Amino acid sequence: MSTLRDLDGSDLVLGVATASFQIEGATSADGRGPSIWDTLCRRPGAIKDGSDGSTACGSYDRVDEDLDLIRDLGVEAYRFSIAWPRVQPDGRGEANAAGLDHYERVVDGCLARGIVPLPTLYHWDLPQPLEDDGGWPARATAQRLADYAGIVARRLGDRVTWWSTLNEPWCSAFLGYAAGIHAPGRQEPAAAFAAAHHLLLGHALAAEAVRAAAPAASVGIVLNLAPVWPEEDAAREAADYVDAIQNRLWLDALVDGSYPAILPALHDPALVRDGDLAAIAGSAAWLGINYYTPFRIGPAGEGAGSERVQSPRAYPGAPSLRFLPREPVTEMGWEVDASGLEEVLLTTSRRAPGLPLMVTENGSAYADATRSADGSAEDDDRIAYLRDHLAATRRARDAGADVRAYIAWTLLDNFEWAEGYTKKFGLVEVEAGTLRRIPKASYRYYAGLAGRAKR
Ligand code: IFM
Repeated sequence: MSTLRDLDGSDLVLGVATASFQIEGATSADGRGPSIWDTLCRRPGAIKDGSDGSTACGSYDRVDEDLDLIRDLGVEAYRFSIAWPRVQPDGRGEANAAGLDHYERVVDGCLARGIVPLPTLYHWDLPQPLEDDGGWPARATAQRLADYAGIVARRLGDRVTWWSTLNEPWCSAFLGYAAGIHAPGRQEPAAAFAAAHHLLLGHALAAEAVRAAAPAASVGIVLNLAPVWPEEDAAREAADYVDAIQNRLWLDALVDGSYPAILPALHDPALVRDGDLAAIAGSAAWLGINYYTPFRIGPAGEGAGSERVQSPRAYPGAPSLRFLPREPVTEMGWEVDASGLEEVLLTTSRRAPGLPLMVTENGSAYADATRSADGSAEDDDRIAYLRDHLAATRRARDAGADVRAYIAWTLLDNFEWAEGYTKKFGLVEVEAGTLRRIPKASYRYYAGLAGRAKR
């Protein structure tokens, strides 16, 4: 067994990430309760290919097989998420022992293979009963997250050091409650701002609960940050507004305990109560950054605006705008530009001095049409994307950003939310029907890098 590397920053630790709903399947096994994503999947038209997460990659029953793939990849960290509805099927109350047992298997399986486990407590699968009680726009949900976090940390806190509370709360709040593209599929701008605040409050309370159970824990939060570039002067105001919702809302609250002045909904004392921002400020011991693409913003107009990059509805209150990605783009329609990652790492390290950073997700969706003689995918585009973004990460480190890890998204082709199974981000293909794992050329490429990083 190899020894576990500490993420102390002496070198960049490489890893790979997944998320519970995207890979596990087994959505009614061992007492798991329904989540908001199970519900959204049943709504006609919500998921591009009409699919759902009931099978996904079948990872719930393939823990050892998947962990062996990670060990053979040679990376040192595995970022996965814990499904709240497995641990608390109703989102509150007693723990479901079988749910906790599952994640104990994942953590112990990592440790036995010399892999650092990086659990995320919430990657979008809110127990449906909590949504029935109002979801994230309801303040009580923040305390529910903390209760759940405490349960998990009491079970796993003796073996896990690096925790993250939330994955991409911007998506939960603004795709879930404003654009309505993600679960729970509501289009209520005021609710989206309330959700954003309660997610941050929930993060702060959950971090406290984890530290109470596991004093040595380092608890962070994972944000999807993006540089926002106006394409012309007429788009400056819109770009500033997008930047406020995408980036500053989260960073200002976490670093200074404030919200951007241009978001009036977050200055309502009925929502943001005395003491809330003081609890949120300084509550993250590290920041995870998920980066895929920069946002180029143009003023509203005819033509090229790409709803595929991001829906303008996810920025309620913004002046009219269009997203204008330049070629090359991935299958998601997301512009490929590694300089955006370098920029985000450098600006965040200046904005949050003293907070270690991790690139907690970075990757690309491609169709993987080219096959080698043995039938495996020859995914040169994904290899180039990985190579360029890893180089950008190293440049940011060399320029002084305290970046501890680079975690590729993702191990397996999986359930890509509203896109169903139509978009493939994996280093490993999952054969439809058999669920056989077939490593792609990018897996072998990344294994080569991981091997060199460890030497
Ligand atoms: O698949 C998602 C992941 O769940 C969160 N970050 C972005 C990825 C690609 O869309």
